[in-house]
Amino acid sequence: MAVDLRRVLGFKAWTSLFWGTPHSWRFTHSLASCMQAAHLPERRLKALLYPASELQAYLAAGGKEDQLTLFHPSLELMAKAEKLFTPSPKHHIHYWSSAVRLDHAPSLQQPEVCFIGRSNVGKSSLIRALFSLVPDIEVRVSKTPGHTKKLNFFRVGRAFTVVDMPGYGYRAPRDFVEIVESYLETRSNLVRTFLLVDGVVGLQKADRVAVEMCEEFGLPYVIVLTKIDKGRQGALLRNLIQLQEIIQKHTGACYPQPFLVSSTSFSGVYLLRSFIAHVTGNLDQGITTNKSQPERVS
Ligand SMILES: Nc1nc2c(ncn2[C@@H]2O[C@H](COP(=O)(O)OP(=O)(O)OP(=O)(O)O)[C@@H](O)[C@H]2O)c(=O)[nH]1
Ligand SMILES: [Mg+2]
Repeated sequence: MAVDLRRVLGFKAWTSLFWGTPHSWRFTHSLASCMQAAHLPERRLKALLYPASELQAYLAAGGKEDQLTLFHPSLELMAKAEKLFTPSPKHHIHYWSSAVRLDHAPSLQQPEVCFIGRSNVGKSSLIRALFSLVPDIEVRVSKTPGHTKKLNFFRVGRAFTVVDMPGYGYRAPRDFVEIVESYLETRSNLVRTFLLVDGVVGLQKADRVAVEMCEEFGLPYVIVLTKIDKGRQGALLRNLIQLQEIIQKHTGACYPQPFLVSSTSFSGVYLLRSFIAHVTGNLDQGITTNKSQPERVS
């Protein structure tokens, strides 16, 4: 049975999603909003909201399924988080600036989250999916690795900033280390780093180096498996189990729950919006999500 969110939230909340002119929302993806997805059949909706749920039965044997539901907000909470990603006359969401050097980075006080990962892993695509309810934001993606060459800052009202980064590995910009490492090491308002790993190929050597770097800097970070719509479920499961082992045994600053996303099917995108709202203190003030005291959010 599909959940009728219009009843849960009231008609006003539904209509407020589309504050712009019909022209501005005509181009949004049909699943850009969890409110639209709420009308799908239950199984399809569950897979979109909690993509790990489909793999959970296989993880139960190893006792690892609990790690995947540590952050498990309800649909209502996801709809609340989604409002942050929805522009309105009082809540502007827009591209702010780009920086090729750290001293060009804007000085902003609000909490910031950034996306790092190998070239072509899907950083820009994921940011585009997160902002798919914002018609004015254009995030460029490309099949060619090494496409994003600067730090690109997107401002979400007064709530937080999202930063797209150049990728590491093949065809990384020459000054990658200088820009990205110094940003990660010194950015004082950075509250969470999202380290993206390709769900089809799993952790590569370059990803392990990135994990070590996050550990060395003591950054609170979270690992996101991308492109889960591609490849076989078996390969995704294997990569997920391997990742869970590494998080459990070799990390201290990594959030125990890996997130699974597809920027093309929108699986996991609503959950990730909610997690960003949560870690930037915009969803449920006061709940901490570190490894030593992970709290269940549901
Ligand atoms: N099937 C599928 N393809 C994806 C997904 N996310 C990204 N891609 C594709 O992967 C390619 C690279 O995507 P980008 O988002 O540009 O990757 P990036 O990490 O920003 O790459 P750089 O800017 O070069 O570091 C593009 O061809 C995207 O269409 C996904 O979830 N599913
Ligand atoms: Mg990019």
